[in-house]
Amino acid sequence: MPQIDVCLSPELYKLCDQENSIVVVIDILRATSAICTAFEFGVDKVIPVDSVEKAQEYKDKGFLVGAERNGKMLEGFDFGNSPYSYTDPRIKNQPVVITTTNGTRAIELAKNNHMVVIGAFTNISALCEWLADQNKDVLLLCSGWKGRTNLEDSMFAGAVVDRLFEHPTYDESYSDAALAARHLFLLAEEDPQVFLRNSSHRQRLADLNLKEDIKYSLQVDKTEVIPVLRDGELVRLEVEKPSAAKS
Ligand code: 3SL
Repeated sequence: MPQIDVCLSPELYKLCDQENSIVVVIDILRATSAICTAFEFGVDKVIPVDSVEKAQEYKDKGFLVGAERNGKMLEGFDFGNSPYSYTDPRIKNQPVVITTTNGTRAIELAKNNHMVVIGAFTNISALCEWLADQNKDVLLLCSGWKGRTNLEDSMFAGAVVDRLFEHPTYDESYSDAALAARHLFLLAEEDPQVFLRNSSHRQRLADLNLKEDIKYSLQVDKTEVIPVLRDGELVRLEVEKPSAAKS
C-alpha cells in the first residue's frame, strides 16, 4: 500500500524515503505559490537555481530572472518572489529563472528524485486529484525557513494529507508527521489567515508590507497546472484526464 509522508523541514529530507516517492515541494509563502502563478500566466518553463551567482549568469545571458533573499527582491533582477510579479505579460512563452531563500533550495535537494512536483494552495485540487491516481508513495517536502519548520508549509502538507485521507489508495498509510500535519490543517482550515497570524514568516512578510501576497497564496485552485521537474527545469505536467482519454 503506498504511503504518505511529510518532511517538515529540508534538514529531515535525508531521513525520508525519497527514492520511491513522488516528492511534492511546498513553499506556500511564497516560492511555490509564485511558480504556480507563473505557469497560470503562460511561462514556458521555470528554471530554479539555488544561488544568486547562478541567477546572475542567466541574467547576463538575457533571461528574465526572479531573485529573492530574506523576503526582498534583489536589485538588478526582473522579479522578486511575489506571486503578483509573475502575472507580468513579459513571461508569456518565455523561460524564467528563479532563486529564493528556501523554495529553490528544497527543489535543489529533491532534484535527483525520479518525480518532483510543485504544490501550493493555488493548485491543490489538481495536485491532489493527480496524486490520488498515481498509486505511488508521496513525500510532501516542506521548504520551511532556513532549515527550520514553518507553520504554513506544514499546514498545506496537512491539507494534502486530508484530501487523500479517505482515498482507498492511501487508506491508513500515513507517517506520524503526516498525521500531525493533518491535525494542524484541521485546526487551521476554518480560517488559515487567522491561524497563521502569529507565525514567523507571516510576521516577516507583514513587516515587509506583503500582506496581499499572503492572502493570494492562501487562495485555493487558481490554476490546474502542476509544475514538474524535468532535467532541472520546471515544466507543465501533462495530466491525462480519464474521461477525455476515452472520448
Ligand atoms: O524562501 C523562499 O523561497 C521564499 O518563498 C521566501 S519569501 O516569501 O520570499 O520571503
